[in-house]
Amino acid sequence: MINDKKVLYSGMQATGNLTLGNYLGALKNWVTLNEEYECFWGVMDLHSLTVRQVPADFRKRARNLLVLYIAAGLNPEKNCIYFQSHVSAHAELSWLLSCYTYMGELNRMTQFKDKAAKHADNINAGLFTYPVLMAADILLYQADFVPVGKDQKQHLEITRDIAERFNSIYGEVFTVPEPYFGKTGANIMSLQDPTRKMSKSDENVNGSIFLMDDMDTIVRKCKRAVTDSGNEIRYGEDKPGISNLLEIYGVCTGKSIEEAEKEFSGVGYGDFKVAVAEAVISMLKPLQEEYARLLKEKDYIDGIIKANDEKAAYFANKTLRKVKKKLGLTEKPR
Ligand code: ATP
Ligand code: LTN
Repeated sequence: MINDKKVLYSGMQATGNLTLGNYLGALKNWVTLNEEYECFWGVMDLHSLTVRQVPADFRKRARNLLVLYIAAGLNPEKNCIYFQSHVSAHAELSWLLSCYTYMGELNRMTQFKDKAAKHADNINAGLFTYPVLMAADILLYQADFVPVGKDQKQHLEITRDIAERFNSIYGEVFTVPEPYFGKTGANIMSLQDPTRKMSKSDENVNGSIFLMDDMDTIVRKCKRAVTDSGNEIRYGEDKPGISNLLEIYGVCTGKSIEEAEKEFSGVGYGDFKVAVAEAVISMLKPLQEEYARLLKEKDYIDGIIKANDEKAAYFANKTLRKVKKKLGLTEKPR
């Protein structure tokens, strides 16, 4: 508990550009959580290093992600928005926890298997111990809840296992976190293959709408979206393409799927796709404008980074000190 509130922790890797899926499935739903929880949102830049980055691009991308968090509506006075790499306790606790994590457990992680297959030329130890760093992120803040997508559930499970194992040896050191299933965010699928999720690392850029795509690109991508046979605009398992577009239209306009189906009854696929593009544009335009405005406010953003890094470090170091003491590491003389 911090300020009588339960703690909630999450974040995104600073790899690739965010998609409509990241926004509708995660970011957009984060903005009101601080009313009920003490929220920490990390820019997970250390995790990004498991894949080779171009330093200049990476530096910019990580900072832009933090700005995007704010542009999307996360109030930096009420949410702790910070860089993982600015709080050294993450890397330290990660090492300590790695001595309480078994090779066999890490070997079972499906993300490791997937990423190892994808980056066969760079299967580094960081990719293997990725979940330990993630456990450190969460446990440092004594988080009660972690909002994550389906693909991260296994990592949350191992975090719980590590916390329970540590607690059973040393007493109640860590809060054992639970997944957060709040208002479920939409699951957005690729426009080119609606059986796969829209992903920022998809090689086919036409499958994903990026948050910073310009208007023409959004229209073009929507028009090219793969649709199903038939000509009816209806939600259903047999119509994954149209269902995905209906879902996107629904979340962007705040309408239910039924309302959307009614609205487009008798309308052709072409006109429907244009309407979807327009809905996406009206939602993204204010976000893009706010993002562009904030990017120019260098001093303001620097101030936020400084204040929130400090806040995060305060809580993280408190846990780290406790862990070191429990482990029997020699304390520094005061
Ligand atoms: P990558 O392609 O690099 O694996 P990603 O686009 O799949 O990235 P993540 O960084 O794994 O995204 O996830 C960030 C957040 O966005 C997570 O909370 C995840 O659940 C959410 N998210 C990602 N893609 C979608 C999607 N298509 N629909 C809904 N939510 C999504
Ligand atoms: N692995 C997550 C990003 C991430 C994270 C975390 C999420 C790193 N550390 C701690 C929640 C809590 C991802 O790829 N989405």
